[in-house]
Amino acid sequence: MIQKYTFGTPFETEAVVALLPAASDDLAFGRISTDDGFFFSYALGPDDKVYGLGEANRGIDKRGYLYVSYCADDPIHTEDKHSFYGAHNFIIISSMPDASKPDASPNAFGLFFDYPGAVTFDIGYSHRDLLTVSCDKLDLHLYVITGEGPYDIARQFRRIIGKSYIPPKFAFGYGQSRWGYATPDDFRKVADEHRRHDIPLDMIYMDIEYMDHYKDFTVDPQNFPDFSAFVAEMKQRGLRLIPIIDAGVKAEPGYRVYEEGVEKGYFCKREDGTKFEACVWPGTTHFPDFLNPKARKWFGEQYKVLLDAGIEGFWNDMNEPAIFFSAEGEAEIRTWMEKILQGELSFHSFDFSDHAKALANKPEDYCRFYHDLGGGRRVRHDQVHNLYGFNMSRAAGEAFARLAPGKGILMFSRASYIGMHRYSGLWTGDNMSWWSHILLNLKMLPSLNMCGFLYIGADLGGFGCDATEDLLLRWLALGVFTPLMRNHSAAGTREQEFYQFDHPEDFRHVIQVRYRLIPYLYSEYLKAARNDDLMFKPLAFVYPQDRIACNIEDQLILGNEAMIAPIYTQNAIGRPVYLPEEMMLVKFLPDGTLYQEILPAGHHFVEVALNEVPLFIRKNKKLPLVDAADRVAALDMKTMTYIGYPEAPYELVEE
Ligand code: MIG
Repeated sequence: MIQKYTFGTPFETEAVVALLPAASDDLAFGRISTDDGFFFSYALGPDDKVYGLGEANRGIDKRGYLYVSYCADDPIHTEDKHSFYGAHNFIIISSMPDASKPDASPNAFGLFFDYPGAVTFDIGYSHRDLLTVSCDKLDLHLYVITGEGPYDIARQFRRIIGKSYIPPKFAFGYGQSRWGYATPDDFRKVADEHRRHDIPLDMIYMDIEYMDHYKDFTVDPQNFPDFSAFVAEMKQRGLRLIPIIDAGVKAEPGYRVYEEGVEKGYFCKREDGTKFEACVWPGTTHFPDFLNPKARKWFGEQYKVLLDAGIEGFWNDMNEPAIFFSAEGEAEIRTWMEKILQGELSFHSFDFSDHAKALANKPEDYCRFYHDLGGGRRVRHDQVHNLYGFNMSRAAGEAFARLAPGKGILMFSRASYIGMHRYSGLWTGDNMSWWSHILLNLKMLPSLNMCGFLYIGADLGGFGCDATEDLLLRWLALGVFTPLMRNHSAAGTREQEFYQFDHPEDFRHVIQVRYRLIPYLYSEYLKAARNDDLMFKPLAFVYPQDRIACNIEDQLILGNEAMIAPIYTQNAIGRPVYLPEEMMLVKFLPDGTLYQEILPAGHHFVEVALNEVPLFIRKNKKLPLVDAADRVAALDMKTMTYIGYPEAPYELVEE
């Protein structure tokens, strides 16, 4: 059951699409105080677990930390961080199973705080047994969901937020990316090397260097004098180019998108009506007002030039929005510098770098521009900050439905709010080539699924820092199961395309495993999307009566048939795995054969070599496997066999 409580006059975020009547009952859980903004509190039982929050730091069980939903362009995802790129305000509070009542479902309820500004979730951080959720204004919808345990609650929530985005099938192939590819030959080299090493590949990503001076919806005229021809050349080779689109539009007279946006008044303005200026990659930029329906429609139309050139996928970046500095910030730092130069202020280097760093993504800047909602209504950006990336991707998604009806277009975004899942996938932004980020990648998967996001993935191998061959191999052994499987890295880091390492054949093997699994992964994806279900589940959702399973944070249920337990520590020969029931261990061996062994329920240590991919098949289940191919379109369903328990049924869903 879902109860909707409304406080004040909420901004309608359109996260929820179901029409729900106002709650008739008093709040059954927790206490609300409205003296100073909105403040919810709930006393956690000693064993209660808290799930949700989508793209957030720390565990699958969010208990024990403070999270702030406020889309943040912060590339350093250390354990102390409170905000990442997404803002997903859905949580589930669930008790541990009661050993004396083995058949009862755990007590659980879900909460969705539909508020587009900053929301603070103190989940047993200030006080171990206290959950509080607060925001500045008393204008929000609160949805309270009760049901039979956390899994049921997640699915009920999914039913009110609308169906998840379904990407075209090629988007389940492997994609190679790196910030720095600029010329046609850079892209050709990626294609050639994958071919030379016989490594499957479906997509090559185009980062900002493909543009003409970082101007959205342009291409560098020197490098791409005939862009359509280059797109066609790649397509001929079975490859799709996937360009990046940044949120900020370069302010440059004569640039069509800029001129049109100015003329129509579609950029965000300051309080005094002048256009807000920020410096991002192109230099001075304006931010399209994605919250204004007309501006949204106009921005969406801009994707047409690239669609017309044959492009079939996009990634939307910098849409928190990321700001290097604003005109105001620049003025402030100039004044400060002048004071130093004139001897009015002294500084030491530490202080100086702090000042310079604080210019980027300054909270004050988000208070310096407004969104025009039509009818003379406007809202200051900080109050609706978490809707910006959502509505950029919505602009594109709505345009694709008009411009390319029925044609699947791949899209994922960096910033997001619940609701965006209907239009787009997401990637989890700038991680690092750190072992701990393999585990963080895993933990976000079920949490994101609870919030509707199914087409998801991390930068495999890590974006920042230097990847090593073993890290990339272990990370890929998780990435083979994530819908978005992309190797991406930052300019200046060690090159991490497979052919840069000593053993391209190991990478070939792992990527071939991915392609062998695509019919299964796509089938499970479609089932999850159509049935408002999760593709990745915590063990607690499937084995709610098993206290140990409920505590597992480094294994996931994949689809309905499988369990994954990737290795995320360096130099490990394997790892401990807990089986809540008997399962079949499958190892995809580098010679293309399979190791299969039935293991009883309980604790095991499973050895896995660097070039093997482990997978567990649940008791009395099986899943399909095909022969690998060099691209998704070449997979041959006639080669399909099954692995697992042979007598089990499996329902294959294909588009
Ligand atoms: O300021 O386009 O997260 O994937 O490579 C950095 C360059 C901007 C951030 C994205 C990253 C991308 C990078 N972008």
